[in-house]
Amino acid sequence: MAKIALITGATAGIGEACAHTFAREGYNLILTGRRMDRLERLADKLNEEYNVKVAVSSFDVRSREQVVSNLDTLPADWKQIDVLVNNAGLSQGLDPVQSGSYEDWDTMIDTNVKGLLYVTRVVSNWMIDNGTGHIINIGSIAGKEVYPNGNVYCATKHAVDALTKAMRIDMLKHGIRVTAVHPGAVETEFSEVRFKGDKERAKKVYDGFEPLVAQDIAETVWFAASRPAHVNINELTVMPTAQATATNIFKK
Ligand code: NDP
Ligand code: 8X3
Repeated sequence: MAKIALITGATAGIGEACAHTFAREGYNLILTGRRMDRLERLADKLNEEYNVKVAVSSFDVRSREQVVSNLDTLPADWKQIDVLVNNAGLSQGLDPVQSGSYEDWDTMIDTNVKGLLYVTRVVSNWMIDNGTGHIINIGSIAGKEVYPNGNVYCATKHAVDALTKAMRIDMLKHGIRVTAVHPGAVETEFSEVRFKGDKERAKKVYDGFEPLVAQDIAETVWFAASRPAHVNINELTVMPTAQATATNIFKK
């Protein structure tokens, strides 16, 4: 029987690349995100290209009710999830604490921390019932370091780092693996979202050096997921060659 991966935030960037990679490896997929049109297009494409089964579920991870009700409605055989990729996340704004936007803070905390917890709460119980599973959290270099004006985004990714370590302890007796992948700069829709649609400002983030692409992270996630069952990759930090730290990027 084909294995199943549930990937959150599959409508763009790293999540979409993970969907392609797991489909390529023969996994059936549950893909989530808010933009149903994108989910449906991707599902058709993956089904056609790799002949895998793809279920889509559109919900906002910030809403506990939406998370629980949408996941609950999945048929029982789709609840045999082998890999959960907790990828949905975002940054909003880049301002010092004293002038930060309350709304941006709520959005980041509710998405990156609470949303990840809500999905994990549901899926980890299925994994426990099935006696197997692997949770892969997408953290960030922002969860390892703090950079100017990154305050709340960095705090949410530090929380993902802490939660990954905590989940590893909680899941230990259930034999469920827990991994964090921490990317440096990846050119996706991330900066466009951070700067609220300002494409020019977003593009400048990646000017003058070669950033990672989403597929680089998808291959790293796949590496962790494809280790033998007795091997757990605790965490991997993956940076562009031109980036040494969150703020130290060599630009030509
Ligand atoms: P993108 O903006 O390209 O993709 C983000 C994904 O998250 C989209 O599919 C989006 O779907 C989903 N998402 C955002 N908010 C919600 C929500 N409230 N409910 C459900 N889904 C949501 O960014 P990336 O691919 O770059 O980001 C993926 C992850 O990687 C994030 O956790 C990010 O923090 C992390 N990361 C990114 C880095 C980068 O440089 N790009 C570096 C380090 C970490 P939709 O809008 O359809 O809901
Ligand atoms: C995304 C990368 O450096 O903008 O997590 O925080 S960074």
